[in-house]
Amino acid sequence: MQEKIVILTGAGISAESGINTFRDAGGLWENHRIEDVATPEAFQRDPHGVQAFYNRRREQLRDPAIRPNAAHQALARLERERPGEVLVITQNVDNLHERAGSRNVIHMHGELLKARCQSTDTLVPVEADLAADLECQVCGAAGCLRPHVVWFGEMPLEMDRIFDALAGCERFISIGTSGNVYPAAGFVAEARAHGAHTVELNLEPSEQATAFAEHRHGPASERVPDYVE
Ligand code: BJW
Repeated sequence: MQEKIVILTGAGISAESGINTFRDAGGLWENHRIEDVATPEAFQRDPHGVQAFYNRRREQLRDPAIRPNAAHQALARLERERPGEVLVITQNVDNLHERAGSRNVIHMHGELLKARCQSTDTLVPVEADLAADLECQVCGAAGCLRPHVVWFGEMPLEMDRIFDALAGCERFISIGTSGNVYPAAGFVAEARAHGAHTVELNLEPSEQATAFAEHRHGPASERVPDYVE
């Protein structure tokens, strides 16, 4: 499939749904050190602590007050109106794009409500808390399930499909991401080098702001519907 519109989303699109971003004031990295919770070494050293961090975030995601906002809904509508033309690449591990109705979504940093068997790479849904010593339903070994998220130093998911989409799209829209984390932070340069029109929709100019041809700053729940409708 060759999508004409490629949209990269980050934590800012879910902020108004009540999910903390990482690097804003009060964000996740203010209360947790990356080296303690978001690296493969941290998981090896302290699987209970890392699982507890992700269990707290899963619990938050199950809170009925956490719902898709107008920005997620506008992207889902855009996909319905332009079938086959829209791809959402999200860095977010929440499921708010899907809950809003988006179907063509790549979770390049994984998904909070899935776990992965470390022996077979099989994905399993996580319905309740994930215990560090839980027996893995797939391989039978205890402690073999890890959160299905991409930590620092690990390869993000579906990169071939992403780079194909960036090379072939007409428009690249980045929403609610600080542009600090690679390879996602480099997508604007990649899309632009292949001739796409590039647009940043963010609360404030991101680290990559100068790489975009067009900018609209403000809350995603306002800027995204304004832009796509
Ligand atoms: C709003 C808003 C509202 C708020 N409306 N907007 C030196 C140079 C270059 C690279 C490296 C380097 N040293 C190391 C690296 C590589 C490293 C990296 O990038 N490090 C940097 C910190 C320098 N990257 C990696 O290790 C990645 N893997 C890798 O590179 O593999 C090799 C490779 C190379 C080339 C091709 C392919 C592969 C893996 C990165 C994994 C990131 N993982 C995390 C955790 C995921 C699991 C979890 O959720 O716990 O992903 S870290 C965290 O940051 C999370 C996010 O997805 C990611 C990005 O954050 P995001 O979404 O941008 O959030 P914030 O908080 O930063 O920004 C929010 C924005 O929203 C702000 O701008 C606000 O203003 C805005 N906002 N409210 C609109 N209402």
